[in-house]
Amino acid sequence: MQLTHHNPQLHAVGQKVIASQRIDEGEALLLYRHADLALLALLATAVSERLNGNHVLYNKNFHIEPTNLCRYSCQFCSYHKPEHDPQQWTLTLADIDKTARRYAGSDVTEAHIVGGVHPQWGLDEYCAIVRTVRTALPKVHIKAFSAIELHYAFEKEHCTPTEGLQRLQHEGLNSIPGGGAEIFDHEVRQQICPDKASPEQWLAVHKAAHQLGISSNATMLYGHIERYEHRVAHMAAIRAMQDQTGGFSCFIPLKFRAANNPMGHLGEVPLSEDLRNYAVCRIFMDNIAHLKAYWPMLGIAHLPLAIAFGADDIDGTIDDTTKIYTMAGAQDQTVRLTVDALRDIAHGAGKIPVERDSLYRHLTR
Ligand code: V47
Ligand code: SF4
Repeated sequence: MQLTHHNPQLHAVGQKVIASQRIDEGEALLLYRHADLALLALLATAVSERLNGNHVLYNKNFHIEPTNLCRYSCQFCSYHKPEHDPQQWTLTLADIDKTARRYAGSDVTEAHIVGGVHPQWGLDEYCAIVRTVRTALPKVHIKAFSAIELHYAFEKEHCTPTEGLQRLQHEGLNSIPGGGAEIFDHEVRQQICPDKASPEQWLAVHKAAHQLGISSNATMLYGHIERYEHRVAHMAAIRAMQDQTGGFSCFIPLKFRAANNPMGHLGEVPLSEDLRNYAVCRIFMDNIAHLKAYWPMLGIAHLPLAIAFGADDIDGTIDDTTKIYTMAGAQDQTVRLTVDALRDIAHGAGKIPVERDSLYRHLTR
């Protein structure tokens, strides 16, 4: 592909991307600050097509959110509620068993389990949740617990991440989701989520997981008080770890949603900023094969644009089983999409929809 751009610095970065060369942190900043959306779409599409051809991937999944009690108080979070609040819930193992069994015999391939950090729970409770779902659904892939939930449980148990993860793996855990990374910069973190696991602890949990053959995802919460430098440093830390372990399956930018949380006065960034961000993430994270546009957060209507800016993974059917984003003000009334609707979105974006499993293998039924 031939590229010409009137700005010589952008021209040089663009040439590198087209030639499949890695860009550095300064070059990512240049793209964030100065690239127009047309250039970003072109470069992100080139990377996306190199890694994923013309495919857009989806899966058939459901969520279990065991509790929204949380011992932390992240300022951006609309989800956690104190005990006795009418919106607070904690599921029993019987509730979890009942939810999981609704999917027995269905073609759902993944249970995604994540929630608040229950102050009274430790490793035994997390093991019991995995065991319950594994017993109800012997063949389903269990992607469970953010590094924040896990770190708290491992500290309580006085065990290393490796020891704790081995126990969970023994119960049937297959992978871990990407939550809790937020923005790694310590000063930003001090203001938005001062008391939970640090970036080093988040990375240590994921590294231990990768060494045990447990794959994981990585997220980045953007569009609040962070600057572009913070986003780039965050991605650089994840990219460096991926160079060592290769264990991250996908990268998930999460847009800050403003309703019902103490940071709501910041408002939300416009769609153009979401697209800029998807593109720079796709271009910079050259060693993570997949970029997820998480539709309960982004909004279904914006998925085709996210695909045009580098996203290849549109997550799953979800089946009305997540509350994190509806409580934070995401407009979509539904948190369920049919397979036909997901496939139509991919077709509408000019792509070939492919069902994937949780390890990103293509499924043909
Ligand atoms: O870590 C909380 C985010 C995350 C808000 O791995 C918010 O496949 C925006 O990590 N506005 C949890 N974001 C969810 C998560 C996730 C979601 C989907 C797929 C996967 C995966 C992981 O939700 C938290 C935080 O970054 N979050 N509150 C808010 N007001
Ligand atoms: Fe708790 Fe997670 Fe909400 Fe932070 S984002 S308060 S850790 S539920």
